[in-house]
Amino acid sequence: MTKKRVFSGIQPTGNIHLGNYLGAVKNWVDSQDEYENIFCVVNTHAITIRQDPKELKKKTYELASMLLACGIDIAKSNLFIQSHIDEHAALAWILDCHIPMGDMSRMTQFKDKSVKNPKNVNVGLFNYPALMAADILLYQVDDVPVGEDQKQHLELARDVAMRFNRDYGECFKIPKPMIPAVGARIMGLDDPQTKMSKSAQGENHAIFLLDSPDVISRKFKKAVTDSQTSIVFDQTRAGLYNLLSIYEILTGKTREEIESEFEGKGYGHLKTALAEVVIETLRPIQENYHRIHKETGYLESVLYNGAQQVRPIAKATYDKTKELVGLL
Ligand code: ATP
Ligand code: LTN
Repeated sequence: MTKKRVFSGIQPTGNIHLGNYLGAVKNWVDSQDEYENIFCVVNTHAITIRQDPKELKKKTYELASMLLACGIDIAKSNLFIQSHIDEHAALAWILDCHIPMGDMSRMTQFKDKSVKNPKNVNVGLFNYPALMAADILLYQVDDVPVGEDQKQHLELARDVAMRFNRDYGECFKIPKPMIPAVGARIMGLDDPQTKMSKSAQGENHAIFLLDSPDVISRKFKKAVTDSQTSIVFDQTRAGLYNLLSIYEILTGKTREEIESEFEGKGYGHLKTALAEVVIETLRPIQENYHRIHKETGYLESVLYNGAQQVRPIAKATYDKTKELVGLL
């Protein structure tokens, strides 16, 4: 039986955090055996926000090293850099011409990001979901493992693919979002009402995968909770619920086991236990990262081969699209 194919991407903007790991990357790693996997560092998306060119290049390779360090195994998965395959941007243009302004205008990420970057509200930021749709549709994938925040973009990708297939004939496979039951929306430690994000400012907002044990302990100690005392999974207590969810994913314990473990104990106890689990999860990842990142030649060859392997799939879909619209 042939395996189903997944595609997912992550932007090389800022540093990768626990939300990215639990909402996306951990799931990519855990399901590698089950799927045919294509993963991508989406650097072309990153320039929708102004980047320092040297820094962008550096961050792109750092992120690729980090994905390998987290357990992306090139014997099972394909890893490449978005800008190495020109068909992404080229297909995005064709899709742009098939997405109604009204649909694109509803995207909440655009609204959020334009508020955060009022001086650079550019057309690329608005069109961002068309490029994301192109990323996915080029590879004829079944599933797209992402965090909750990407659900709306996935819907748009499905809609444009269905519209295109209907109007021109079968061209794209219709992808499905694959969103984890727990961890799909990890919240900021300093503000449990907003999702943990690379671009947020607060010092104690996010746990980054390269944070030292001391920094991790300090950030959890300062994490916002509430004035109640019981430690239970209660969604209305956002700060506590967020901490417990992280603990649940990383320990693999059931909610009942966790609630009884902390029965009669205070938040300090939970925060210490949680910091411990996160430190131990990140320790091997950090060791792998420092080893892999030193081997520049190796990393470059992984990414070059990654692009070589998937380029024919992208090219075949793009050529078919061009032919269907009368461009070839
Ligand atoms: P920014 O905050 O700067 O927009 P980001 O961290 O949200 O960056 P990406 O790098 O594009 O954005 O996200 C990569 C993956 O991580 C996506 O699948 C996204 O859904 C997921 N993700 C991002 N933030 C979270 C979060 N707080 N909880 C769970 N998943 C998340
Ligand atoms: N838009 C996503 C990153 C992204 C992506 C993709 C995810 C770009 N292309 C294709 C899945 C599939 C984000 O901002 N998190």
